[in-house]
Amino acid sequence: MSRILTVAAAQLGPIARDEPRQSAVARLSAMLREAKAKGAGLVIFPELALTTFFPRWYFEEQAEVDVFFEREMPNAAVRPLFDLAAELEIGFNLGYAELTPDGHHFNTSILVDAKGRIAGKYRKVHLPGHRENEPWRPFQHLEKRYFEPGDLGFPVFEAFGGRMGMCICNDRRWPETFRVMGLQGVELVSLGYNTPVHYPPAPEHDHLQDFHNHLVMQAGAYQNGTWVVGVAKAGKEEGCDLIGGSCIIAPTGEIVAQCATLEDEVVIADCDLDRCREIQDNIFNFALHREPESYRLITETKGAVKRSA
Ligand code: CDV
Repeated sequence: MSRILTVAAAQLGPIARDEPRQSAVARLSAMLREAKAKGAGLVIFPELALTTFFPRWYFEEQAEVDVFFEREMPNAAVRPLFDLAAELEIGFNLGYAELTPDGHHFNTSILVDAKGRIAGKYRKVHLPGHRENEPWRPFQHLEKRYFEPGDLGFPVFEAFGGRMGMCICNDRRWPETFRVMGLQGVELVSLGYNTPVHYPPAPEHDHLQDFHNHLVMQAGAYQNGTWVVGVAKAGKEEGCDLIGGSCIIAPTGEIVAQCATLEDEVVIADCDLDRCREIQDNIFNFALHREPESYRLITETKGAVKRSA
């Protein structure tokens, strides 16, 4: 039986601060329809796909932050997307800000199956940025202030005929993210991102943002023999330029589809999940070739230890 899953990367252009959820959901729904018309069975949407990227602002009052969070999923505003997915029999991956009933804040991503049911949840582990207001920056990046690190690890779910994993934005820069899922036999990792072109602590790297984006995702795909689908919220959002470059990457590390704009745009690719074997059974056959005893430092330390042999 063929294990070809047709996947759509559904990039979003900017979302304004005052854009209502209903408008964002209508844009996502239009791309869901377009993806279905192109033959997709699964659509990947970006990180925090229901609102503007609010960590760029410092808010004194928690109530001002909480307006960007979802208290249940689906809720009334997002329900039409779930209903449409079930009607079209197409799955999706959606990023949003989650406020749990007991008051925890997470940067979250869910996998919804073709019947409109939540089949998997992931909460962002690597939170970039800073905790306090830093007025010297042209814009803030307060993920460390507004979110807690995810508490679910990097789970892999049996869904869509394969083994599916998720991560979110900054997670893609860390090899540990992909390797933990690779060790669970992941076959497709989906992720959304909001990546500003300008990185205030090291502006000399601004011209490398697109390169680094693809570099880490292509490496994650190849080194773990998995499909990777990375999807941006792109364009000039509230004065802040966000990179695009949404793409679908084969287990060989090759980009097989890529967005060309900084707007709402859908690209698709037929992802043969059996192609993961080309890598997972050979050059990166973990059971045969890994030497975990030599990797102890990876879990035993957080920062670098500068010791000599
Ligand atoms: N949303 C993100 O996680 N953005 C970071 C930026 C701040 C570097 C990223 O890794 O793309």
